[in-house]
Amino acid sequence: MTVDARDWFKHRSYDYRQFSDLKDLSRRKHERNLTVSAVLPSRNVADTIGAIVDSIHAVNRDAGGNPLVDQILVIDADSPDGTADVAADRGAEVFSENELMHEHGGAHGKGDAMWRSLSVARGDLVMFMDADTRDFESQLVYGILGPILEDPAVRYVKAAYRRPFKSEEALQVDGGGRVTELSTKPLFNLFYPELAGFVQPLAGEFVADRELFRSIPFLTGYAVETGIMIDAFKTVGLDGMAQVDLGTRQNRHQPLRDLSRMSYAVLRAVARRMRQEGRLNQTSDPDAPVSPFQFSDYLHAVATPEGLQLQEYVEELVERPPIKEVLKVR
Ligand SMILES: Nc1nc2c(ncn2[C@@H]2O[C@H](COP(=O)(O)OP(=O)(O)O)[C@@H](O)[C@H]2O)c(=O)[nH]1
Ligand SMILES: [Mg+2]
Repeated sequence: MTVDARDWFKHRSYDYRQFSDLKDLSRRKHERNLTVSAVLPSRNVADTIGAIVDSIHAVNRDAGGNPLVDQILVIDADSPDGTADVAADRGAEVFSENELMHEHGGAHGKGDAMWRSLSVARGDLVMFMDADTRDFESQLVYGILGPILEDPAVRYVKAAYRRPFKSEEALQVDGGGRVTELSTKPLFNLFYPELAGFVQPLAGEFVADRELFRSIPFLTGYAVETGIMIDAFKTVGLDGMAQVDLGTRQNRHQPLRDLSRMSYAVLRAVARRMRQEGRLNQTSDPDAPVSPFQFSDYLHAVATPEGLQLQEYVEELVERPPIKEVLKVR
């Protein structure tokens, strides 16, 4: 069992080109008698979701007789731009995040949509993928599945890629992923050093067996990926995790001021887990306040043409329990 990030990086980092023989990959899947659900959380992605669903179908065709993806699920935030219709027209199963498991109230962002998707995902393996990728390439589907289909010891596979940053003036080939570089990696180095070998710890593209996802809690909103990384690590250990180089992924960029709040979500996720481990404030109660301020308030001081402003954002961080504790007989 390896625990060191350096050793892990050497033997659990894959390249999508190792898996480009789709017929061979689908044969392995068939031999192991596994089915796969692809889950795409979506909010206002009518311009990208159609091509992504088409691309998944194309991978299935190229795989020959046995499809690589058995179910394509789109969990939509009731997007006003028509995302749900586009996805349904291309043959995806579409659910509203607010209607799925509505007894839990309205959905709290992306993480909650992902958690709720587990109530309808039928695959033995569940593969999450962001639905805002431009120029979607097929290796985002088969590359992720490669390591988990090839080696039964692999329980969780995370995407790795280069993220270009396109500004109005120029393209910086590795300028994207700012929250990853400036928050997540430093935090993991300090507090979860085993996870320091992941190139894209916040990637929305990852796969695991459904049982793993059903047995871990999900943090809502942008904290979800950080929480899953930590919880998957605690459940299957570093040796059960892998990453795969998928080339380049072009993602929608957010303005820097929004990234500030996203960084805060990552930090809150780490702080929450550290508290549960008793590593913060000598309490294991994740809801105990760390400061006189409410955890959910984010005060954002900015200078604007109208002068200095103190903006206040409230984003509740909800933790959904392992879904198998909620859905007894599904
Ligand atoms: N269902 C649902 N999907 C969401 C929500 N917020 C974001 N998404 C989707 O989650 C994926 C990643 O979100 P995005 O905002 O691009 O995050 P980023 O790539 O980390 O900046 C995209 O497919 C979004 O459309 C939400 O509140 N509900
Ligand atoms: Mg995105």
